[in-house]
Amino acid sequence: MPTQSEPETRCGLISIVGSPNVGKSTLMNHFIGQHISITSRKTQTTRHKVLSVQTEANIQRVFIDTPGVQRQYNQLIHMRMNRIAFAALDNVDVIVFLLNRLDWGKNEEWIMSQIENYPQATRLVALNKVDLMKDKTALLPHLEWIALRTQAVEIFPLSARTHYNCSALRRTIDSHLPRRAFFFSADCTTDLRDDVLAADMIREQVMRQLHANVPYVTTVIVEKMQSHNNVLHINACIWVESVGQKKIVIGKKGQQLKEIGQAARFTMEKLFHTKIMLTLWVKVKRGWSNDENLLRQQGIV
Ligand SMILES: Nc1nc2c(ncn2[C@@H]2O[C@H](COP(=O)(O)OP(=O)(O)OP(=O)(O)O)[C@@H](O)[C@H]2O)c(=O)[nH]1
Ligand SMILES: [Mg+2]
Repeated sequence: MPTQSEPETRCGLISIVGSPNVGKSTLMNHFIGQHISITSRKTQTTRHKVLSVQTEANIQRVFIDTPGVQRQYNQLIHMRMNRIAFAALDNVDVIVFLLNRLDWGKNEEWIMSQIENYPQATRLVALNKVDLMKDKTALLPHLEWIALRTQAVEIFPLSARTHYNCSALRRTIDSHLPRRAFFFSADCTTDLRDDVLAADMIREQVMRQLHANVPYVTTVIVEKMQSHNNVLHINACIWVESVGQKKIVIGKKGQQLKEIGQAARFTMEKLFHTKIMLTLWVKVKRGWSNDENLLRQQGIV
C-alpha cells in the first residue's frame, strides 16, 4: 500500500540489452504493442537508442531498446552503438539482459561485466527464442548456472515471437518499478523524432530485402517531411558506399527501390496514421559509417 506521501502511480525505465540479433527490438515492440523499433534477421539492425512509453492505468513503463553490443569492432559507428547501449543503462530501474536461448560466450561475459557497473538497477535475464528449442527441459540445468553467473533476480525463458512467458516478465518488471509520478504524458509513445523513425522504417526494408553485405553499408537520411492536403510528403536519401551497391539498391529498372519504398510506406502509414508520399534517392558516399556528420544526423552520437 502506498503511504500518504507516496504517489499511487508506478513509473520506471527498463533497458533491454544484449548481443546483436537476440530479439531485443521484437520484445520491446511486443511489450508496447506497436512497431516502433525496426527488426530484421540481420545483426546490427538497431543503431540508436529507441525509447517507447506505455501507460496502462496507474503504471507507466518506459522501455529503452538498445543497439546490439559487440566487444570487438573496427568502425566508428560500432563504437558509438556500444556507447549508446551502455549509456542507456544509466539511472534505469530495470535491466533486461536478453540472451539467445542458452548462448553464452565471450560477448555475453563482457556485457555482464558492463552491466555490473549499474548496481542501482534490478537485473533480470531473459532467454529468448525458446520456441526454437524442441526439448525445453534442456534449459533447466542451465538456468541455475546463468542465475549464478548473472546474479539476476529472476530468469525467464521466453519467446518474443510467440509471446510465450512474456507476460510473466512484464509482471516482474512492473513489481520493480518505483512508486513515482509519470515521466511522460499518458498519450506519449516515443521520444524519437519523426524523421529518425521514418529513416528507420526505410532502412528496415533495406535490411529485410537486400542480402549479403549491402544492408551494413547503407544508411538513410530523411531530408524533407512536410504535410500537404492531408498527405505527408517524405523525401529520403539512401546512402551506400559504392556505385555497385547503388545499382543493387536500385535494382533492374528501379524495381528493388520501388519495393523498398512501397513496404516502408506501408509501415509508415500505420505508424503516422496518415497517407504518405515517399520519394527515395540513392547516393554514394564512401566511408559514411566513419562520417561524424552523417552519424550525427541519424542520432548516432
Ligand atoms: N524464432 C524466434 N525468432 C525471434 C524471436 N524474437 C526475435 N526473433 C527474430 O530474431 C531476429 C532478430 O530480431 P530483432 O528484434 O531485430 O533483434 P535485435 O536484438 O533487436 O537485433 P539488433 O538490433 O541487430 O541487435 C528477427 O528475425 C526476429 O523475428 C523469438 O522469440 N523466436
Ligand atoms: Mg534491435
